[in-house]
Amino acid sequence: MADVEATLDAAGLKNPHVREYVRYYAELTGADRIEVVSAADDSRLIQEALAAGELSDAGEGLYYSRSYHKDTARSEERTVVATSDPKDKGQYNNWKPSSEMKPLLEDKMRGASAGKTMYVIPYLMAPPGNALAPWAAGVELTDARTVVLHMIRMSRVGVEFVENLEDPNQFVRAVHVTGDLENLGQGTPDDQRWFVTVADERTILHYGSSYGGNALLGKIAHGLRQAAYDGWASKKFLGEQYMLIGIHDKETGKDYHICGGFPSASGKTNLAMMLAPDALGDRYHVSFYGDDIAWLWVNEENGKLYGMNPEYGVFGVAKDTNELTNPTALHSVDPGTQAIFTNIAYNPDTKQVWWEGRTPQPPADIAGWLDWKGNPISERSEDEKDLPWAHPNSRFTTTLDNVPNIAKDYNAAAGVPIDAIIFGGRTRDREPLIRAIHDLAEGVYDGLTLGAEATSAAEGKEGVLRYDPMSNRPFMAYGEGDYAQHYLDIVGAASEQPIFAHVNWFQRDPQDGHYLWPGYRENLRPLLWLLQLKNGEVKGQETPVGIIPTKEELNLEGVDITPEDLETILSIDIDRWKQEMDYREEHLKQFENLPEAIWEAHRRVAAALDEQA
Ligand code: SPV
Ligand code: MN
Repeated sequence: MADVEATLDAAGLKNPHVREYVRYYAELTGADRIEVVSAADDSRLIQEALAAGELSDAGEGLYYSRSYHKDTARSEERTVVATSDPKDKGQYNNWKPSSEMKPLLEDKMRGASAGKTMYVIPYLMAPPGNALAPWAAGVELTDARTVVLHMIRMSRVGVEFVENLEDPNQFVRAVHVTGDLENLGQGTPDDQRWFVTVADERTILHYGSSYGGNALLGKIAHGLRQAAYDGWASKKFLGEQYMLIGIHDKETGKDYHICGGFPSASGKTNLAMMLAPDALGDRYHVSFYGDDIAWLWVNEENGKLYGMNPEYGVFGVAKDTNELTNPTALHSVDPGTQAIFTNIAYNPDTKQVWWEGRTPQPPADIAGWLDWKGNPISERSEDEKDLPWAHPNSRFTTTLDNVPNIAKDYNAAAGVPIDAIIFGGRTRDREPLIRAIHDLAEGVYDGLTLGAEATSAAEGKEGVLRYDPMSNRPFMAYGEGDYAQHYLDIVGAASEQPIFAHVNWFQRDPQDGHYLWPGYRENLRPLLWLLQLKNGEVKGQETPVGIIPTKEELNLEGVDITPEDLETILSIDIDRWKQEMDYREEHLKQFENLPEAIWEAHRRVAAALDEQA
């Protein structure tokens, strides 16, 4: 190992706690050398990665990478939250004692970076100067250069973020060791991978993957799991898997901010990056703050609930991204943006990229095209010819300021006041287009009973959701009952309550299966109604499960929808709801110490439904 001290000195890394941590893991992992990186190193590291074959040229200022074929997604079974207190065990956090997990991970990591460079990535998961900045600093150590390139896009990276900390020891220690990907038994009983957040020590130890959610430790491990735990332990904030958007009303000059959670494959990124529909564009402008994470807190100066996106970029699913579904995402990876694509189809001759849904048909001339595994499309056998060209979880990575409608103040220290919190899933029946929720307890209750529809018999029973509380199931850091109480406490302390709502863009006709609501940009309309309801400008109609818009209240100018379909998405199917209440009761019963306020909300909704019988 080259001289660690000299390298840290040269990088201006003076924080003694950071130095000690770097020294410890440099020795443990056996890396040959260390290198401290900042955002300014990006172009050099890109050139190095191109030269090493870790990246390929995908057109001007665009790059392509391919991962090991068994390493393409997060692994929930191998992901653990460890602490020293068994009371932190919840239903979904895979709790284990840190006394067991830390030695295990250190064993796996011992000597595992031999021959490699260990990059030191000081980062901040917050706009600089933000009220939550004390919980946002971290130092990721990684032995993968492409992880550095992704971290530079997804977080603010530089030595300055860990120097002059108020408490110099208050930073997350986030260690990523790739391991020998071809010999880790991914998905077998002999799986060697572990992704551990030692939450009460603010230490993240991830071994055995170079995929984003497992390797970009600022994002999911710190931004969600660690943040959720810290927010609870400090009683200061919530760390949620939420998108965050702004809506500017040019007529009144007012600005609104909406955040919300959606289980995967429910269109969260498309919603986050939405533009106003043409018919409303003269009056409203929608701006983008974030597509995946929001931290929420009460602003001590004005008592209002505030939110911010701790990330600096978008790590988005490429599949089905096109001019209709998400034009802003497409333009955020235009030539010159320095975006990185992973596991899509690539043509090294023409430097083009393609993924399913990019265009209705794949490129007609298949010469030169390689699928995500690097195999020529032209050599596919009869059996292989219908396989996708891109991996379904293929990704693009780009910084926030590449998004055409990025909010002007996305980097402002203050964050933004939150007017509404929405939850939504993909539900073919029962859930109306939008229902506003009466109060905070019912809002948290709705979040806890959020779910995604089982898409096939193999995954579950028709009509029964796979519950995904607050869309946080994979990121829960402590017990669900404590989580619910903490949510009630944080939001309940705000002087002005945000309005909660549940949305559903995915109701279908039971006969022919067509979607009843056009979705995409038109989704702005129910959100505008929600803000009007909050402002007292519309009244809506009361139902047992919330307030829904009347047909007259919803601005439908220029929307293509039949009166029958509109009727369906603006009504409540009482029988289906009653059935759902039984499932919900079973689901909620698994959580220990669920606050009485949540059970009361459940019983209120159930009683209101019974009255309709
Ligand atoms: C998700 O899976 O919800 C993501 C991407 O946002 S990952 O970083 O892989 O977790
Ligand atoms: Mn996510």
